[in-house]
Amino acid sequence: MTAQDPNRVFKSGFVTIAGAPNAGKSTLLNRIVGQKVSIISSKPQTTRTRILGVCHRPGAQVVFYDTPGIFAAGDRFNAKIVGTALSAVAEADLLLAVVDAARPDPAAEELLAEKIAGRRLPVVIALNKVDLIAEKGALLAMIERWSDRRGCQAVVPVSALDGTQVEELVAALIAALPEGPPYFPEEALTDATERFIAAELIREKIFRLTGEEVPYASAVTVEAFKVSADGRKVSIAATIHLERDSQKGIVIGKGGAMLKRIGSEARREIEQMTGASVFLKLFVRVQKNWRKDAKAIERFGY
Ligand SMILES: Nc1nc2c(ncn2[C@@H]2O[C@H](COP(=O)(O)OP(=O)(O)OP(=O)(O)O)[C@@H](O)[C@H]2O)c(=O)[nH]1
Ligand SMILES: [Mg+2]
Repeated sequence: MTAQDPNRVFKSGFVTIAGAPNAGKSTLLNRIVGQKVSIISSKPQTTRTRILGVCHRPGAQVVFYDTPGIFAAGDRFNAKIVGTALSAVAEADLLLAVVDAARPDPAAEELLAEKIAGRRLPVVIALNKVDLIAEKGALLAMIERWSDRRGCQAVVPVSALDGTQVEELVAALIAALPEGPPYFPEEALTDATERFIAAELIREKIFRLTGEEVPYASAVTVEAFKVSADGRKVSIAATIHLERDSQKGIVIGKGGAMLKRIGSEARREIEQMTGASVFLKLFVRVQKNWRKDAKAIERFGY
């Protein structure tokens, strides 16, 4: 059957992906969409904004919002980030709650369940990272526990990393969506600009290559994104903002080695995305305690 089959209705809707930090939300979105639209790292709180990804399947279109992890935020910046996730939850037709099934965390589960209860939204639960679970029996108890939650439409164990059962999850989501039109043209996978994704990819490399507080104190802005007339060259100037001189030292590294590595790894991925050869110039700036400054938070895109 195809989307044109007159006996089959077209289904569509907006699905917000919510869960604790590091549960694998962005990995799952990229897997479903089939392209990297959202950045990923092994550190929690990688995603800071709402990232849109469109999933096209025969007879259906699912518009996903990837969101920052929901956790008990202690300061202004993190409260804003978590607020972004919660407002995306409020706008959804359907919620996809992602749980790290390999590291069950009752407190995180409770917080998530509490934030989504009361919204009266249907929820599909993905128990992620099953590739890490040897004892599959333990999953059964989790499936039962989540099935009892209010609004639960389905519980699907998946691995966003290796793709196990991800299509079953997509089918469960489509089954829970109403009849509706496609909202995006068939070739659209995201509404994010290449300029925005480039800034995110640079931030991803900082998350992956530096430690301690450095990733959390970093923000990236793109000052210039110029495509040559023939489309074969892209020239980018971007700034990494940090909170202290010591962090600037770490990001630059000995003899500039770290900055060079961040730049070349980001450049390679931006080249993949644009299909052009990329010239990337990175600057590093210190803006003292920017995460406490409402204006700076906004200027950096949060
Ligand atoms: N083994 C395994 N690892 C996974 C799976 N899904 C995600 N991961 C890893 O989990 C880590 C976090 O993944 P992300 O996709 O960034 O998680 P997230 O929920 O978007 O995290 P935040 O944006 O920080 O809230 C990364 O190291 C991923 O490679 C999975 O199915 N199996
Ligand atoms: Mg994420």
